[in-house]
Amino acid sequence: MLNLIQNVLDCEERNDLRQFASQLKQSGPRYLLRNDILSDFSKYCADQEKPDYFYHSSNLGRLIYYTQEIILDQESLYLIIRPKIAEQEAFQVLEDLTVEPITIQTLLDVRDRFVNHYRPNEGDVLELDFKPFYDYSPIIRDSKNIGKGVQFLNRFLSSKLFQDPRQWQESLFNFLSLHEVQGTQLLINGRIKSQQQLSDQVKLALGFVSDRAEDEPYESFRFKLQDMGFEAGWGNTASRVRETLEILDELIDSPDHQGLEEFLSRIPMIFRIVLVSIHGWFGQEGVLGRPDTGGQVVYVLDQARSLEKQLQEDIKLAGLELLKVKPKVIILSRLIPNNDGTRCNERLEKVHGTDNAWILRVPFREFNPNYTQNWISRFEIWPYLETYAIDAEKELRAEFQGVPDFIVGNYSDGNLVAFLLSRRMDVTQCIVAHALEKSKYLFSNLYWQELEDQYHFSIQFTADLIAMNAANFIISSTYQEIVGKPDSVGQYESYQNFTMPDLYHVVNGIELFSPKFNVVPPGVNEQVYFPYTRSEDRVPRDCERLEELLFTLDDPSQVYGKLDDPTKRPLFSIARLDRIKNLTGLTECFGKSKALQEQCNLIFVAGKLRTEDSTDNEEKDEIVKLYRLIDEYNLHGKIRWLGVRLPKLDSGEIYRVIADHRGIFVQPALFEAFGLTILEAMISGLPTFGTQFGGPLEIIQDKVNGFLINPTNLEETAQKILEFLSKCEQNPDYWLEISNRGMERVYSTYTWKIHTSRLLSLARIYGFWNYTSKEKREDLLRYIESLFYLIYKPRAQQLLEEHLKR
Ligand code: UDP
Ligand code: LCN
Repeated sequence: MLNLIQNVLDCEERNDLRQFASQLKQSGPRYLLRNDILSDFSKYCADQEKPDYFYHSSNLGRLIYYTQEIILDQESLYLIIRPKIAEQEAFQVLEDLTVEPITIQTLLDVRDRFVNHYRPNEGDVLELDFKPFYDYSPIIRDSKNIGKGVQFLNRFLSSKLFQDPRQWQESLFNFLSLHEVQGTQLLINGRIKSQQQLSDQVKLALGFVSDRAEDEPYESFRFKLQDMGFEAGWGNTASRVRETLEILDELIDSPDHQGLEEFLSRIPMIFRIVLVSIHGWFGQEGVLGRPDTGGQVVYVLDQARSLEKQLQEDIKLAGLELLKVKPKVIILSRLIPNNDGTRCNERLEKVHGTDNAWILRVPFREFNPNYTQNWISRFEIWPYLETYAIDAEKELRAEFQGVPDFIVGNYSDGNLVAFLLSRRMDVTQCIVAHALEKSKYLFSNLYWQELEDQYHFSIQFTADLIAMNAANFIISSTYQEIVGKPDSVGQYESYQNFTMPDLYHVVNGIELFSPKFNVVPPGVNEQVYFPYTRSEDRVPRDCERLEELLFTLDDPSQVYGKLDDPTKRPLFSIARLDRIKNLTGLTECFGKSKALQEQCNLIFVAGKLRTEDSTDNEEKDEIVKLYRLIDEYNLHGKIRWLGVRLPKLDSGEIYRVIADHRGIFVQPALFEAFGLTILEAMISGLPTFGTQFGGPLEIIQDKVNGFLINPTNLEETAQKILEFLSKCEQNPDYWLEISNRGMERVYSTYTWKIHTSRLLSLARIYGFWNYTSKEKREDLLRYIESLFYLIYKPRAQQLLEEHLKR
């Protein structure tokens, strides 16, 4: 990258750099992020009457393209350049245009100095560095392969392990001896005492099962196999047992990583799973749309159902039905005594449509009844988590009559508790971020002290560092969640280095090239969300009721706004009323475009209609802003705002009713980590316009199966929608084409079946490698524990004291 700077300095563009820098400096010290940099540079080009190519392809234009941040102080200009995905370099450019590379440490000092928190005379600030712990584990080289960790890990570790056949066979033998369920030994028993004997007995058993009819049930020959040293778990029929033993035979003699993966995917290793999801209102009815209660609840519930189903299938195929093995999935959440009409005050609730999946709610201890009896914002939850984990462990042990086989954490709070539980029970741990707040709020780390009262980011970011480093593996919903795009930083990437002035400097917060990262997107509940064309599965009475609710019902307790012409094409949206969801931006975009108003009505489902009914500050602000915008742009007669909580089935039907009206769906978030509503709209058959900031960028292929919008550019967004409408005018099939391709996209790529088989396969493979490679993580975990005790805990304690005073 120094080259790129050098190229600018070596040609006449040197002068442009000088002038551009001086233009930037005119407004004093500043911290510019990419959007500001690009718009300042575009202004410079316009002022200087530069030709078009200069902005895009001159040396300076290219340098600016790669520049993520510019920090301007009195004398210097600092460029933070991201030449490639997951790489960053920083330079100081002095007044005379001398350029010096600077280290991360210096950069963090510069950032501190910028906010007047650089205090070298008071000693060094604590530096956090996780890099040394990753030095001994394999690292992916090509950024394209980030997020495909398991393939890489499996190949790497297999080749290492297979080099020494004796050690490999021994590890395999020990691993196979381990498994049991409900006190019954699985796979191999004490008759097989060594790896050599295992090899001989596999051949013997193979000969035996090969002589049997393919579909002969396992029960009929189980005792013969037992005599040879094999217990249940190899298959439910003679042919399934034969296949599994063949793979094992191959693995013993001539192993390869694919065979190993295939073998592990058949081995019954997982029966009991915990999904930790704590904050918000975790329930099955009447909770979505409440503060802190959205996609994560939907995700975890669907995942629990799908995991149970998959485990049941696996158990059946492994031949364990005759042992009456029943998988169990527990969603561990928070019990909220003041339940506000939800079931969140119930300890145990069965997940609908399952045999043995449960929501287990454990209360926070009553340090402070004003808080712990009520819903607590996700930003305030930290003081209650450690004791929660202690209590939850007891309850889980009781429910499972033992420990679980696998724990999945969700969001910063659930991931921290998953870490504490996994550590205490020694169980494989996976985490799901859903949304990392650090990149959602601009400068959240640099100005953490100013934001602390409201957000407590010092605790949350510490919890995030703990969880992401401790996890055995991480699943992300998209690639860009990990490392962004060529022109923008990923959510995990933003933890690589950052300063928390006066608290700590993170010089290496997470190894992005670690094989712990795996992209496993969620799906959508296909019982609830399905194409509007499937009329046989729709209930006409519900359609009529929702038609009325959407377009005409006059009930101020549920709906605000009356449509002058309900037959206009509906622009539809549904979201929690928080600032980032930006329904206010969509309203403003609609308000500013007379053309859109002429052709469409704006209809959305969002939160509450009255501030006095809300306990959440952001929600209240958004409510006030929405009413202001509706008045300001005089949208009366053109807009309907449904402040309702829809029962689950209605939430699917409502998209289909909009599709019956040839409507479109708009998701205008300023940032969306993934965006389940996009999947719901697309599978229902609604042409979908989704924000280009975040996950939707990967879900929607622009102009193929939906459209990407920049919701900060209101005019451009309106224009894109208008273009679509005009194409629909010209070609009545255009709406159908996009609608059909949207459905295809979801069915081919975003189903829970795909998600769950992948997740379970990861759990088995990481579980196997954790056991076999004997890669001790104890040093890393000890470092993490010190962070927990020395940073997290005192800060959480301080927050508790603040709560007690309030
Ligand atoms: N949702 C709902 N009612 C609302 C708002 C949202 O049922 O008033 C549902 C929506 O259908 C989707 C989920 O909540 O299933 C929101 O998920 P998404 O991933 O889009 O966003 P999140 O709220 O998690 O940020
Ligand atoms: C949280 C979010 O903000 C959404 O973008 C996701 O879709 C949801 O969680 C489920 O992962």
